[in-house]
Amino acid sequence: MNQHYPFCLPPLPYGYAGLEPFLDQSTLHFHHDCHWKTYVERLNEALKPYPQYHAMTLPQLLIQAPSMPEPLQTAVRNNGGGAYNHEIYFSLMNRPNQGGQPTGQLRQEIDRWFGSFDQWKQQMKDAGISQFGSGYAWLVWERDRLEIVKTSNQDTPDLRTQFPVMNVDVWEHAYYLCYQNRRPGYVENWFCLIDWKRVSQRFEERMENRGADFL
Ligand code: MN3
Repeated sequence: MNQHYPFCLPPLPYGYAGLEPFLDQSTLHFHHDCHWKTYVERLNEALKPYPQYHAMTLPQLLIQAPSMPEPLQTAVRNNGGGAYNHEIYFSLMNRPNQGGQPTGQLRQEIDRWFGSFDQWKQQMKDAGISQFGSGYAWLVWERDRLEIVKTSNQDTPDLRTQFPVMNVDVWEHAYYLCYQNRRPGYVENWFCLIDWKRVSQRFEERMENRGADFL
């Protein structure tokens, strides 16, 4: 997340077969090598004529986007959002966790704000399934509490007030090759791919930097 223009496509933190059997190699090839890559390339193209934005990180660009001139504003929202959202999604999955659950501070906050891990899971699942059309379901830290939010297309949560803890991509391109129209089956299996160690670490780092510009 500390990159700035020109942005590079980050490699997957696992092999293309690393998420099988829940997401197959074809899905990961298309999703990483085509979809995510295209967002990064289009973001770079859009930013090229605007050197005043070349030192900004993705979160900084997304926060600044509403004050940018058109058509840059729309390009950053869509392609900058696509680059940012996919980096979070892919970096927080790993080989099937066989029903693993969060521990430590994140687990305490999940229990505190959702009642239990199972209740959180159900609400997160419902959010992913009920997002109309393309988008994401997110677990965010909103000022002083955990919340589940949904976003459309490549919109991000409001990065001025919401720290994205994790997300699930519910665009059809994320699951169609494996699941066709069965989004609920994909979302259910996504829980088996969550890298709780990384998610917990990300959350705890954010908590230690409360109030700091850390997205
Ligand atoms: Mn996607």
